[in-house]
Amino acid sequence: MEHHHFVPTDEIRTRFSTAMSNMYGQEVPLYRNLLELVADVNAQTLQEHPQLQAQLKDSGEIQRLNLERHGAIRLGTAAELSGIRRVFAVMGLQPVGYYDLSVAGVPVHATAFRPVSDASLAANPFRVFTSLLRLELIDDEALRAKAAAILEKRSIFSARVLELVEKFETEGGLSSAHADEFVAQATDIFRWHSEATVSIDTYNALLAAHRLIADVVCFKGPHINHLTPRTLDIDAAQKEMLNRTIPAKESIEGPPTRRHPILLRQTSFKALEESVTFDSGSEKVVGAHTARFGEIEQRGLALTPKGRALYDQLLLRAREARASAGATYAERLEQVFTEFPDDLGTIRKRGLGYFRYSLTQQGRDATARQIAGTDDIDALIDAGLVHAEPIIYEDFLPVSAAGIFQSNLGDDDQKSYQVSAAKAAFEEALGAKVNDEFALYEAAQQRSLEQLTLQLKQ
Ligand code: OOG
Ligand code: NI
Repeated sequence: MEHHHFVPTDEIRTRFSTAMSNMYGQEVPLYRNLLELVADVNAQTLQEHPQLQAQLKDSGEIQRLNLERHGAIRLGTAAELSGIRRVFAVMGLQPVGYYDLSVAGVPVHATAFRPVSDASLAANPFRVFTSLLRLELIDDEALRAKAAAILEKRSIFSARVLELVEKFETEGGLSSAHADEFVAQATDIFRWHSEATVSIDTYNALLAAHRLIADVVCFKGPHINHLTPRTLDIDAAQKEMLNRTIPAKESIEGPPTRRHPILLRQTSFKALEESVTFDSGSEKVVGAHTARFGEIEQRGLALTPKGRALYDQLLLRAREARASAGATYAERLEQVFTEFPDDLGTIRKRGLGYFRYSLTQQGRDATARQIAGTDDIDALIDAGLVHAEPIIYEDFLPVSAAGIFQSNLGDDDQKSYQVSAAKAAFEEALGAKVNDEFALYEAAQQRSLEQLTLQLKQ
């Protein structure tokens, strides 16, 4: 076997995310404006913060600053989900985390397909938030059966893409030409189809059950519903959307503005109304569908379970207080989050976040004798010999995701479901267990500590 001819999965992922970006920019021209806006905001931010610029240059981040960080798709059946898992594995994406969105009135559960190793995340962190529709949440039995029957009939994978996936699985990789062919075929799965597969009546019935159900069931495939570039200053990006009359969602999801960003903050422009042709036998009926949008994200420190519990508790408090007090949600959030420390030393010492430890220049220069005296990390940091770098959060937030879904479904569509999370059922549909995100961060931190210990002994 000629392994040396295989394209690294990281490279296949980069070809894929580039192809997706090009396709989506053509399908949704406003998305190109969003990319431009983010590039402008990032350039401005770098100009104002030379230190940040130096840091991003150092880490090599600067070259891929304006590349997309994630996309999102919505699937209809277990077979689609397990098939997508195999397609994404070809580009080095693994399922991480379980998100139950039903608690927030969205009838799906989800995982994030993303790179898991430090090297792959550094090469290209592109990931796909992947939801699976929970048809059991449709109350009307006849409608539920109809939706299931429609989904059963569609096949979202071409014969060729499945052949290439199999080739990858049996041979352990793809040649460059096969990788290109695979990327073209895989991108095609997520293409927009302006012709619905159902009549307008069926569409309307599903829409009434939940807008999201219509979005998943009535089309030939799981169209990509948004892509998301990364900004260095999401508050500036939000303002700039309004300046440029891009229809921004009302508020930024996630934590408030901080000196040291934590987790994930997101905003988006609202989904566009697009013309759709419905299949009503002999005549064609033209209608509209609203699903596709553009999003912006800013990522910060990954939190430990303890830090995450504090975050969840504070967020809940800010949201509960929403209706009562006179303050705006943003003000409440800001106020409540004063309880979350905003200096890295305190965050680290209280065990709220994950860090990657390494020797500083001074630490590398010091003789073994000088530093051998202690293996106390805090003391080594205080002495300037060791640096603790925040590990970036690579996952999603269920409450934020629900907010993103919601603002793109229309305000009139708040539903609530009396159901619980169904992780086991999701994993059965997926055909695999999802990785535990905390375990991944913990392992990354641990690896850096082990390497540090080795270096300290030298
Ligand atoms: C996915 C929404 C979740 C995010 O960034 O939190 C998401 C969807 O609308 O399908 O992408
Ligand atoms: Ni998103």
